[in-house]
Amino acid sequence: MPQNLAQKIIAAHLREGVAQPGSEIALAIDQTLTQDATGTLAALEFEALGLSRVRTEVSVSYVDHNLLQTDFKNPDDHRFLRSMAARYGLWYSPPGNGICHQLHLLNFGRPGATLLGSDSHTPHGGGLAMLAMGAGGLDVAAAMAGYPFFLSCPAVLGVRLIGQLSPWVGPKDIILELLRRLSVKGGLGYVLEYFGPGVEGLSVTQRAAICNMGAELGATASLFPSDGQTRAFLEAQGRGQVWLPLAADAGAAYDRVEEIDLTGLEPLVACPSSPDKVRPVAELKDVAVEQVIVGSCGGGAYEDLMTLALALKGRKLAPGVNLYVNPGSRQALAQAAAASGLMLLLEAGASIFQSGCLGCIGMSQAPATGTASLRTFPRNFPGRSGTKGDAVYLCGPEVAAATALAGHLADPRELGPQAAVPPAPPVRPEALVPPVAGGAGVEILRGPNIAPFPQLAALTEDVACTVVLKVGDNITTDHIMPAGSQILPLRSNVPAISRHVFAALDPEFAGKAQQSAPAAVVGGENYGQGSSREHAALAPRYLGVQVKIAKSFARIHKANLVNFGIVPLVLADPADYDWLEAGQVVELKGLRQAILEGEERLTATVQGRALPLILKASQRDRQILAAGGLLNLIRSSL
Ligand code: MIC
Ligand code: SF4
Repeated sequence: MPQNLAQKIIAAHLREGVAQPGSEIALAIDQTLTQDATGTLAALEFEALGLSRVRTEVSVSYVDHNLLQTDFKNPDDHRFLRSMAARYGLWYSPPGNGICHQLHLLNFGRPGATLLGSDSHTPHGGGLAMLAMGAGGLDVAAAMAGYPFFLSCPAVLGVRLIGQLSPWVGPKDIILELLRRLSVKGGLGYVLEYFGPGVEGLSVTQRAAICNMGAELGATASLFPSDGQTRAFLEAQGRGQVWLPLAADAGAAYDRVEEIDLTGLEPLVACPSSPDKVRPVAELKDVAVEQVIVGSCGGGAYEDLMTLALALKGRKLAPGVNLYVNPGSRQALAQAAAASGLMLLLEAGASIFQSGCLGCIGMSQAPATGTASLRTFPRNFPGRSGTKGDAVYLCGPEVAAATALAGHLADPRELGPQAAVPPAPPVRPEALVPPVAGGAGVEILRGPNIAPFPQLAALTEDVACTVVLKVGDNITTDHIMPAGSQILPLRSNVPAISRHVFAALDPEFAGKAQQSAPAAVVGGENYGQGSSREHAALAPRYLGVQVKIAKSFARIHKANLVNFGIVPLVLADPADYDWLEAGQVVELKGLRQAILEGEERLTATVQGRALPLILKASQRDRQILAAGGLLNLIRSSL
């Protein structure tokens, strides 16, 4: 049987299960990445597993999210991560060196490997033909310890690319076109595999930018084949020896196919406040924009910086526009400098920031009240920029340049002929710290903000939960556990960060949940989309949330709920959503036994009324739920 590329990589890493869409499989993980905002918990979790060293081909601890140092908390966390890396055999990437996904692609990614990262944009690595997936920190800690990663085997959605991109149209427009067609839940349960004659002309950087935002479709991963472009990229990085050709077999089938004609694509923009609210920029020219930011894991590469710089060449920003540039990596900044792009940016009036996530996660760069901001970032969920009622638009560097020059959303095709980006100059000033031998004696440096991991109780036989909050469709983890410069520094302190759960939707949530524990939350479709942050599961659990009931769940969040012992229940009849409300008590008699016996259909009683529910969970998930979380289960088995 001819195989597609996803099937090949899955088969080569299969440790348990049968690789059929929807059935649980366990995959061996070759590489892991963590970043500081999720990495402190992952590090504490790894520590709790009691090993002396990581058991992967390579594991990297990046610092890129919590860069502001307004007090001791973030720098303490960085120091903690550096000492953990030295102790347990990880690479360490210090603050300012760049964003995890950009750096991992440049320095470690290799075709055919598996990568698990505690960040939802880990699929960025698919640009190098690796099966790269986002997961909660605990799953990544387990992978660092050599355990396989358990997931529901994805189906494969083939995206056939034909034609060629026109001038001023870029990779962001390809993925925005897919988001327009499929929506933020359209990729759920799929790996997106790109194939067809349009693939050849795309560079690895462009491919990675497309894979990056596959996360916004809810996909498990995204993949490109490994070909001449891949080889050229790896050779330029001095890593030609890891190259190998990889592609789907001739005649391989896909579970579903979408076709995109690149020639017909035009510059697109995602409107506030969801990445799938996509429209041609040509229709939005009346939107005034005061802030433009080029950067992020999916929009801050050398090619992005140079596309911007060359478009600005000899021109000036429109009056009143602030243009910020956040290089995706120190390397990208150095290369743009060596190619004279940095000078062009400065001359046009851009401000250059350090490499890191910055405004993408609300770590500074918040827009002014009532003004629109245009960003080459992957996400624009409400309030994520740090400003309440924000209006954030997403685009590629081409639209960003045209808009910065016009002061309103503008079509880059009106800028005249587009200059080609020169090949990246061969400069690589990385500051990566390699693992050291004999880390056992290294002291772990813990700041006062790093709280011990909370103890979670096992599931009780009967459960009666009070519904504390009812929310709508597509609730993001940014709604559940907000980020931003005030809250992110609390990532290594669960009791402190839990005060902010659902803060924007119900400022009283934390108190109410604690008072009425055990508590329940009711949600709509695609509950928990967005980031991989496990705090969106652990912090509610800490407050006493025991059950979440929704029309459907996003993949990573559902796995995180299970890992921290919150039972994720799906409404058997979505119409029941309408009569559920806050204050009701959901009674589940014999829940623990039903879970352990593998029951898929459960019936709760809510004010005398039967509520049919579905628990889609593997036998392993069920044991985790009964134990009150994965750490409890692992501890009891040691
Ligand atoms: C994001 O883009 O939402 C983040 C911040 O990178 C998160 C991780 C986090 O919350 O720490 C993600 O994508 O998983
Ligand atoms: Fe950082 Fe933004 Fe990328 Fe998340 S999406 S890793 S916050 S740059």
